[in-house]
Amino acid sequence: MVSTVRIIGAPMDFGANRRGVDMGPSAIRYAGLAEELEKAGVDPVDVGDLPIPRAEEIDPENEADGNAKFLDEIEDVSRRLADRVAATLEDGEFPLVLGGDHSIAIGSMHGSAREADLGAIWFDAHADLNTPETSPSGNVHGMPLGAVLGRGSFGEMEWAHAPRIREESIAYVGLRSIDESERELVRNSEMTAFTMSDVDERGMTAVVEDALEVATDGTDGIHVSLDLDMVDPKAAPGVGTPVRGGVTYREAHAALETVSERHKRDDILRSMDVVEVNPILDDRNETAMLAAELTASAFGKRIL
Ligand code: NNH
Ligand code: MN
Ligand code: MN
Ligand code: MN
Repeated sequence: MVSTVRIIGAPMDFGANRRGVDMGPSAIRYAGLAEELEKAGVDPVDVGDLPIPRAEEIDPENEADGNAKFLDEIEDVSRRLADRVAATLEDGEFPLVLGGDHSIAIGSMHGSAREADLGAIWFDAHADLNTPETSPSGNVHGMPLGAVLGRGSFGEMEWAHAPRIREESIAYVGLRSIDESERELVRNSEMTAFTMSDVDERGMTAVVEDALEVATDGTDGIHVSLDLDMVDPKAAPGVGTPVRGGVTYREAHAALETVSERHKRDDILRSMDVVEVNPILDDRNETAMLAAELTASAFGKRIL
C-alpha cells in the first residue's frame, strides 16, 4: 500500500461560475490537511500548486469558447495536471489533488488512467455528465465525467477522453441535483447512481460498499472524486453550488471511512481529488476543515 501522499494543488476556477474556488488549495492546507493525514498514518509531501493563470489575465473573449467557457485554458491545465499525476504514480506515491473547481478531475483522472483501467466513485450532489452540447450553463465543472468518457465533442479531444475509464466502473453517491437534459443521460448510461434517497433508505455504509463493488470490478484501482457539495450546506456552506438535502457530517465521514476499510483490505485506492471548496462563501474555513478531515478518513484515520 502506498504510504506517501503527494499533495498537488490545482487552484483552477475556470470551470465554475463563481470566483473563489481557486483559493481552495490554500484553505484546505491552512485547515490542517498535512496534520490530519499524519494522524491517518500516511506521509504527506506537499509539492505546491500547479501554476494556473488568473481569470483576469485571460482575454474575456475566451470565456465564450463554444458552449464550454474557458475550454482552451482548461485543456492546458488538464494536460499539465495529468502529467503530474502520472509522474506521481510512476514515483510510487499517491496523487492527492486539491481543487479548484471540479473540472480538475479531467486532468487527475486522465493521468491516473494512463497506465491502468480505472474505476471511480463520484461523491457529488451533481452528475457532472454534461458536454458542450448538453450543458445549460457552459461551465466545465458540470462536464468532467462527460469529458473523460469522451461523450459528445469530447470524443475528439484526446486530452479529455480517457479510454481506460469505462462507464460501468463509475458509481455516483449523493446525487440530488441533475439538469433536466442530464437526467436521460444518467438513466441511459451504464453508470450506477446512488441518490440521496438510496442513502436515506439503505444508509451510507451499505451504499458506499456497493459503489466500491462497482468501481473495483474488473479495474486496476479506483479514483475517488470528492465534491464537497455532496455534503449538506449546513455542514459545508463553502461551496459554489450548495444544494439542500445533502449528506450529514457523520454520513460524510462514514462514506470515506468505508472507502478506507476496503482500501486496507484490497489496496484499491489509486488517486483522489477534493474539489469545490470556496473560502469566500465559507463560514470560518469550516468546509475546508471538513475537506481535510474527510480526506484523512479516506486514508484510515479513526476515532479509536
Ligand atoms: N449541472 C450543472 C451544470 O452543468 C451544475 C454543475 N455544478 C456542480 N457540479 N457543482 O458538481 O452547470
Ligand atoms: Mn478555443
Ligand atoms: Mn462536481
Ligand atoms: Mn457538485
